[in-house]
Amino acid sequence: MSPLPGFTPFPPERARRYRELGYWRSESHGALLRASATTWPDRLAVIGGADRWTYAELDARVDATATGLVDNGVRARDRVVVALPNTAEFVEVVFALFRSGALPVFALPAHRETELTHFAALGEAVAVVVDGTDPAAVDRAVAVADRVPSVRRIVLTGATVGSSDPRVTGLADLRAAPPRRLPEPDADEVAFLQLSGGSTGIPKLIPRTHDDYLYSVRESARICGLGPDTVQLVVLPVAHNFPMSSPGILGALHAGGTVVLAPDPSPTTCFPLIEAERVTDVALVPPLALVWTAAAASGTRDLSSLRLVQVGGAKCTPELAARIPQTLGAPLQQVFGMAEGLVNYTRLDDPDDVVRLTQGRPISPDDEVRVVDDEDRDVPDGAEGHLLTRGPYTICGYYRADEHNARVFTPDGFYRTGDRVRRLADGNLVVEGRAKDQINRGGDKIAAEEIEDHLIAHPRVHDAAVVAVHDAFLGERSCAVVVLRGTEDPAPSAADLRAFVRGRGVADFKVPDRVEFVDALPATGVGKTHRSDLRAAVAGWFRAPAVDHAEVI
Ligand code: OOB
Repeated sequence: MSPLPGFTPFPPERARRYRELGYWRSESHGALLRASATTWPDRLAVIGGADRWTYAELDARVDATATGLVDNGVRARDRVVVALPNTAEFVEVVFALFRSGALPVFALPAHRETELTHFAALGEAVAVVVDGTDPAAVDRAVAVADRVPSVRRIVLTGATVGSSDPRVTGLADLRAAPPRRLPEPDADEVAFLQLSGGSTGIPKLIPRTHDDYLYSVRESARICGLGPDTVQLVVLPVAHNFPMSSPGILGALHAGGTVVLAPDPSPTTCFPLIEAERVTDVALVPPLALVWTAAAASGTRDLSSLRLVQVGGAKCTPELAARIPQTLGAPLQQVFGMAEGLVNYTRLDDPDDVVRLTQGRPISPDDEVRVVDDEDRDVPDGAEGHLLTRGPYTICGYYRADEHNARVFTPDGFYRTGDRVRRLADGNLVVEGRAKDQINRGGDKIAAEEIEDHLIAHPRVHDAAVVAVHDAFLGERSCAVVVLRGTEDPAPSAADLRAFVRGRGVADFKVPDRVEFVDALPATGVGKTHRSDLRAAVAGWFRAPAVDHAEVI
C-alpha cells in the first residue's frame, strides 16, 4: 500500500536494516495488547477511578469499541482527535482506534478550542473524542465539529450528557454491537499522530508507525526493568509521549504490568494511590518532583512500594536529583526524550554521578547522535553544540509540513532537535539549553511564535516577542514583550493581553506569565527580533525590576 499522504517514510535501506536487526517486528499496537491478554488474561491491566479491568476485560472492550467505531463509519487511516483526561477509557479508546486502523491525534486535556480545531483541520479528522462528564469539553468538541467539516462524530466518554446533536455518540453506545475481531493494520503504517512542542507558529503533528514506536517501547521496558509486577502510576497527561511510551503505559502493558491512572498529579491524590495499589513506577516532570519531594518529607503515607522514579520533559537540577531518592525512597532515572523520537535514559546500574548530572544516553545502539556547531561541523566530546539525530524510531518528517521539514531535517535525514547538549566520553548527554524558540514551562512546551501570533491579533499590539525567563519552580516561565500601537485610550494592560490570549482559545499554560511593554524590540541586521539580546534584557529586568525597560534595549 502506498504510504499515508503527508507522511515521510523511512528510507527503504534503513527500514530493511531495522527489520534485519530485529528492531522492527511487524507488530501492531493492537497485537501487543492481544499478546499480553493471551499471556496474562487475569492480571489487572488498567485501574482508573472505579474501573479495574483485567487484560482479558480490556482486550474484549477494545474489540467491542473498535467494532463500534468501524460500524459507525470510522475507517483505516481516518484521523480521530482524542482529548481525554487520565481515565481507563483513554486506554480503551486509543487501543480501539489502533485496532480499527484509525489514527488517534493525541491532544491534551489542556488544549482549547483553537488548538483542537487546528489539529482536527490539519489531520482532516473524522471524529473527536472528549470527556462527556465535562460540559466545557463537550461544548468545545461541538465547536470543533462546527468549524471543521470533516468531523462527523463526537464521541463522549464517561456518564454522557444527553444531546440532540446527531453527531454525538456515547462510548458505551459504540460498544453495544457484538464484537468482531478486526484485521490488524500493517505495522509499517502510521499508528497515530503525536503533537510537537513546536517553535513555529502552527503546532506540528508527528506521525509514528507501529514498527518504530513499539521498538522504543519494548526497549524502554527492558532498560527500565518492567515486568508483570510493575504497577505504574500515570500522573502526567497520559497522551504525552513520556507517560505513553517511555516506557509508559505501553511499556507496562507490554510487560504484563498494571497501569494506574491518577486523575490529578497532586500528592494528596497520588500518595494514597501509591499506598493502596502498591505502585512501583512513576514518571514526573521536575516541578512535580519538587512538590512530591516536599510532601513526602513531611508526609505519613507509605511510599515504600516505589521502585523507580523517572524525571524528564525538562531539565532536572542536580539538587533535585539528589533529593529524590532521599525523600521518595526509590532511585531516580533521568529521561530526556522528544515526541519526534530519540529518548535517552540514565541506566538503573549507572553510578550516582551519571544519574545526578546527566540526562542519559540513547535507547538504541543505532540511534545516531551528532553534536554540531552552527555550520553543522561535529564538535568534540565534552563541547556544547546542537543535537542532531536519526535512528530506528525518530521521524523522517512532520505530517504535511514539507517546508518546515526542509528546514528541520538535514539532507541525509538527521532531525535538528533544537536542543543544545554536551556529549560526554561515556556517551551520556547533558542538556545545556535550546536553540529553538520554545519555552519549556516545567515540561509543558510553548512555541514562542504561536503566542506572538495571538498577541499580534490584538488591534493595539504592533509587535510582540515571547521569551523564557528563569523560574526556580518551573525552570522557565514565559514573558511576552509587547510594543503597542495607536493612541486610543485605554491602552491594554498586561492583564488585558493575558485575557485576550486566553480568549483566543489556547491552553492555559500558554498564556504569558508576564507581559512587559517596550517602545521597540531589539532587531537583528535584517530587521528580525534579536531574541538572544531580548532574552538577556528580560533576564536583566527581573534581576533589577526597577529599571525602565524601554531604555534597556
Ligand atoms: C518530552 O517530549 P516533548 O516532545 O514534549 O519535548 C521534547 C523537548 C526536548 O527537545 C527538550 O527540549 C525537552 O523537551 N526535554 C528536556 C528533557 N526531556 C525533554 N530537556 C532537558 N532535560 C530533559 N530531561 O518532553 C519527552 C518525551 C519522551 C520522554 C521524556 C520526555
